[in-house]
Amino acid sequence: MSRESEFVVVANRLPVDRDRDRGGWRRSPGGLVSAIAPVMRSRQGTWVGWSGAPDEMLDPFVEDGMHLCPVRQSAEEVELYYEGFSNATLWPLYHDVIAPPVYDRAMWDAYVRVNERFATAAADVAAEGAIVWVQDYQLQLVPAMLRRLRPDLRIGFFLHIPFPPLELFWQMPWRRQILEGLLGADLVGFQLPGAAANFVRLCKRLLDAKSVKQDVHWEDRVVRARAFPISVDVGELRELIARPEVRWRADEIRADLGGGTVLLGVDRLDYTKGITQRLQAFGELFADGELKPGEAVLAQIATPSRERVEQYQILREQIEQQVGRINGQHAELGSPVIHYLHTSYDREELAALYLAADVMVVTPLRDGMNLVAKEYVACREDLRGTLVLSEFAGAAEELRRGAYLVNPYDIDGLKETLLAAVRAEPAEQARRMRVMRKRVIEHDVDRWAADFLASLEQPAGAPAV
Ligand code: GDG
Repeated sequence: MSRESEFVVVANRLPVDRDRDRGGWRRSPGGLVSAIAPVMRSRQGTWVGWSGAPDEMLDPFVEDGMHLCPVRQSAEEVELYYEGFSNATLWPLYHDVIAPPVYDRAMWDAYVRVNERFATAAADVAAEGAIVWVQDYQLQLVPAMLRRLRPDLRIGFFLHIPFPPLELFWQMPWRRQILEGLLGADLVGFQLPGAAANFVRLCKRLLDAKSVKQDVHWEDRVVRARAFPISVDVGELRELIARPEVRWRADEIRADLGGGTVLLGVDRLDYTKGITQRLQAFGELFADGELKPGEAVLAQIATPSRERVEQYQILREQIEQQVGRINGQHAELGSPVIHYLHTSYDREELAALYLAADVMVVTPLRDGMNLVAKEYVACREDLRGTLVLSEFAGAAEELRRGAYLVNPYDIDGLKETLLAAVRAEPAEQARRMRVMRKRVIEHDVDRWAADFLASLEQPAGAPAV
């Protein structure tokens, strides 16, 4: 593949997974891929990313109408760049230092090296004047590296996770390099306006850059910082919940859970998701006698994630002990109060779980957006169910009028809010759900991708959107 693509996406992972049953590849689930796939097809796009297998050398290939350009990562790079700098340094630093970030020079060196490789691969496949869209925190140096190689390109960057305030970002030993890396883009997209403001403030303070509103003037260019809140694939979810087998499965799940009020948590097993706070509050409601076994049950799906990173191993043990303790104290024979499942499910099962849940519990301590909250809302065409949502999830900005907002650090507040959500009357549920559905349906993931690309394609110097 050489210099032929008018549209290039650069992301740590390719949008495909190995199909273990049938061999070959299949498209990865998730809104990002389904939003970008049609653009890829209509514009002869290429996706640059890693296959997911260390040390694997693959030639470019086509899958599902998308040109894919694999970028190699050695086992050592996976450890230092991906598990290390991306997930043990940037991830905790950008999520309010909930866990202490690791600052390690070998990890940083690997981050630079792998970013360089992604930039080179993108430079090789992009046509003259192409649009290149770089995704997420693993690749923050790519915009500037790519601009150095190919000044003709129009480069966009989107950060899926929060961007921290100056006071936290200042810790980063390589803070200047990261900011300069991002400033290689023409458009830097964030989930929330507050994150864009943090970025602009940092550019001014750290780099002495000039800015006008959210436009940063940098090396004779204008770099725009804007918010584009990501969303979900409403069409896909609508199709899933219309399937009879998904509806039967939802009924079956409700029956299996004993017929009481069903609370549901669905999260990657991650310390940012506030799972321990949620479990504590829920357990205390039984200790206080506010809930009785059989009357309410929490199904907590914790999808395995980053299992080789130490903080994640510690968290898993902590949660499993906590679930054991709460069930040990409050369950009755045949009626556990928490069903904890450390596994991942297919999209059908997930949709059935959303339909089965009376209360969706989303309590992150910090989250860029949180798609689970929006998926739940998108699935509840029946206008039933309530959403308990952390104020620290990006989604709270859009869903605040319909959700039961909560500060997950405040365990008493969390308990009160859980009870209010459990006890909400159907009319109140419908009123709140209607407001949230309007927002999610009108701002789905297709609109997110279209808005970002329209803004990126605006000529430089055009009035800001
Ligand atoms: C990052 C940011 C931002 C979960 N379990 C299963 C499964 N999932 C799916 C959910 C949802 C996705 O994974 C998780 O998305 P979230 O947004 O909730 O969280 P992160 O993974 O942390 O995502 C986040 C997002 O990027 C997008 O910009 O919103 O703030 O942290 O779609 O449904 N999917 C399947 N089986 C599971 O068991 N198939």
